[in-house]
Amino acid sequence: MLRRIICWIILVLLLANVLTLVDAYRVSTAPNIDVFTQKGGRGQVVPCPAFVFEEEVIFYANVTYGGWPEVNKDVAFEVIRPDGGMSILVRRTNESGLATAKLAFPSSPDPAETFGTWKVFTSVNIAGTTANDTLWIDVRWNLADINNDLVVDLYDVVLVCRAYKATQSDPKWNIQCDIAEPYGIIDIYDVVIVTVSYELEWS
Ligand SMILES: [Ca+2]
Ligand SMILES: [Ca+2]
Repeated sequence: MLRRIICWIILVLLLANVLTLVDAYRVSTAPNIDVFTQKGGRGQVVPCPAFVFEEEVIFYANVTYGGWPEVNKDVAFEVIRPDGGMSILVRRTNESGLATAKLAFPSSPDPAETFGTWKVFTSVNIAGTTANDTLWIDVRWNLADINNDLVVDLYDVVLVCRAYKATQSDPKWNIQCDIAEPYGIIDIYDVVIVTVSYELEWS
């Protein structure tokens, strides 16, 4: 009887290990896409540091299948403005599995159309399966206007001070305040950007 129970336990443990391996295989062989910019945003469904309206943004989409780069795959970048307007860019992956798309934010912006959160939805189809990733970008008239209300005032100072010294794993991390290099930390360089623009307004 005891031997039978031990056999059953071993069998269940073996089955659990096999199922875990199958799951790991499924994940490792699934198509994957990760979109980010020259300022950051690596990882699935994460934002990247803010841009100003005249800046050029470079979108990178890293496409892999089973952990290996996917070459010559068409990646669709759906770029959605704060007012809902949309444009689509299609770029092909290179030998490293990377598709690159450049976009210049308007140099004479309409605040409703330009300032606020832009969404970039990317998709690629590999062997009949579609992979997606989404990136959010805050676009401002001035990087120091952290809350995007068209004036740099005490509210922006409070936001950057509240996140001071935070890194990405910190509970007080706020990517909206990460406006100066080095990215990935809110430090004195981010605070300086806000203080030198204090009391400036969009006009
Ligand atoms: Ca503000
Ligand atoms: Ca920073």
